[in-house]
This record gives sequence, C-alpha cells and structure tokens, in this order.
Amino acid sequence: MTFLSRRTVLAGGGLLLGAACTRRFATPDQAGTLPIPRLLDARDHGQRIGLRAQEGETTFFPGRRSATMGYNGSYLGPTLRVHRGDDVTVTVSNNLSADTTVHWHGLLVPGELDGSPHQTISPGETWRPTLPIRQPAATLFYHSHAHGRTAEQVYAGLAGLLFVTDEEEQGLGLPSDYGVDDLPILIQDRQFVDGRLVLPAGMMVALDGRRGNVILVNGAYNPRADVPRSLVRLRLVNG
Ligand SMILES: [Cu+2]
Repeated sequence: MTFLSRRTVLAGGGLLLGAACTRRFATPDQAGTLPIPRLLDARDHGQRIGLRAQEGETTFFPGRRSATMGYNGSYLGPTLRVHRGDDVTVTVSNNLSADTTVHWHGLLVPGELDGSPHQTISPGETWRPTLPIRQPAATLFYHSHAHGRTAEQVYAGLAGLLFVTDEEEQGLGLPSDYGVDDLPILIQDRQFVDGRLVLPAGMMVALDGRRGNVILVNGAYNPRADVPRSLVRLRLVNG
C-alpha cells in the first residue's frame, strides 16, 4: 500500500503485485483509498458491543464478486476499542450456516470467556460474554476459532481489530485520531483466481499451509492512505 502526505508519497508502492491474473483487475493507478473499519468504542455504547457473524459477497476486484464472511458486514469486522478497568459485554450472534466461535486474540481473560474452539455458537444462537479488561493498552484482534473451521472462516473474513486503551497510553501523546493519524492496518495474504477469492485446499496445503498471491490491507488490494504531515501511528496486525 501507499501512504500519501498531502499528495506526497511517504512510503513505497504495492507490497506485492500479485500474479498476472490479478494485475488485469487492478493497477496501482486504480487503487482505492484505505478502507477504515468502523470503530466501536465500548464506552460510547454503554459497555455493550454487538457482533453478528454473517455471510456475504465482497468485490475485491472490479466486476468480480467473492463469497466472504464478516462481522456486521460482508468482510472483516468493526474495530473494537475497550478500556482498562471496564467490563464489556459482547453479544455475538451467529447468522452463518455453520458453527462458529469468537476468540479475543491476546486479551487476558478467563478461558471460558475466550471463545476457544469448543465454545461453539451454533447457527442462530447468541453468546454473551462479559470481558473484564485488566491489561495495559495493546493492539489485538479477534477472529473465528471454530473447531475444524478456523482456517476457512478466518480466510473468508471473520477477523477484526481489538484495541485496549488506558490512561497511560493516552498520556503518551501518541497520534490517537482513529482513521486519520491512528490507522488500523490489517494485513492478509489471500489466494485469488481470476479476481475471485479462493480457499486453497488439498494435501499440500494441509501439510505446508499456503501463501496467497495477493496482499490485502483492511480487505483492499494495494490501497492508498492520505495522512497528515505529522507523526502517524500504524497498528499492524497479521490477520
Ligand atoms: Cu488467535
């Protein structure tokens, strides 16, 4: 991706140009702006956050629709911001046709609140953990951790950012204007064929894992961010 500071390129072009079949659908000149997931600050919502896992379609490349999954949308989820010392209730509803869970990656909470592979939320059901936020500020993420389905569901888009903040962090003077000078950068490698997202499968994938031919940032290919000419904070997450 590219960062522009008042039309000045701050940092280099595409992280990965991808395969030739991908370049047909987007060139750096056609790149859109960096999508910024909606911010849900628990304190703005009475310490209650709603997440709905759902299926949808996403157009990563013009004219090419992919079947995807997301929280409260068709791909990825909102950025959740929680505050140290608070207790935050998250209502997770499963609108998928398969079991799911939501795991709070890096959040220090008791196991029964952590959305492990066996804390299944069946289709149509709701899970409502109250999360005690008792750790220092951190950039974390949340994702499906469904038993036997984690790879498929995260690959399809069931992931989002989770920020823990506290007074110490707020006193550091770091850039803190979300989406302006405090940017979520959720990086994913994904396999595209003919401009459509595909889930790699087969024995070699099972043994060795897989590597995508396209790098997505916040669900977009090679996006650009317009940033102020000042200190900018990048929240990098390998999602
Ligand atoms: Cu995790």
